[in-house]
Amino acid sequence: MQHLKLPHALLSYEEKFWDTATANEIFGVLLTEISWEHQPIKLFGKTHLQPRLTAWYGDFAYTYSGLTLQPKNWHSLLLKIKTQIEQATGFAFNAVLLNQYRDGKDYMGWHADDEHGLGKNPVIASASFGTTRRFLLRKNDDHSQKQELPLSHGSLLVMAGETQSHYQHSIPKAMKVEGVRINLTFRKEGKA
Ligand SMILES: O=C(O)CCC(=O)C(=O)O
Repeated sequence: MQHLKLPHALLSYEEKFWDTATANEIFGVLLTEISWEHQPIKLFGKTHLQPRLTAWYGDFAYTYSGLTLQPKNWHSLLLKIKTQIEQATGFAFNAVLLNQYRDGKDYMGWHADDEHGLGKNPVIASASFGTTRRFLLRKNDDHSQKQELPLSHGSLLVMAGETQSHYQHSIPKAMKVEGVRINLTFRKEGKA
């Protein structure tokens, strides 16, 4: 477990939370058994399709950027992963957002996981499978410096403390990357 110490942020990263064989198996099931959707998103008054596929599982509807995702019933593999992460970290979660980056053209823009329902200082556990992509982190009030972490197959990143109120994160485009990446961010909706 590697700890990243940044002012007002608490991040820990485990590169091989799942060994390669287990990660391969999880990746295959997620790719084929998750109900992936291509959702629209409104940007500057215009509606576009998101540059990735998504799925939302859990006990609550999820609203962000004017979009509400109705929760799907938990898939048994997602529950298993959730339990493994809860046992390893000591934190509890009740929902997961899945993002599928079909290739390097898919990306996630700068944002924080600071939706109202998550409460103050939410803990986010982020599991990655498939192709490694760059995860970038920057302070809200200083965009000149970026921290970079390659999130690899079978890895687990936990963002805690005040990370979401002081920092934004993104997955930039990587035009030469052809492989698929699946990311799961486990969250705890505060209304539970
Ligand atoms: O794909 C990732 O690693 C980041 C996902 C993310 O930023 C999110 O779900 O809010």
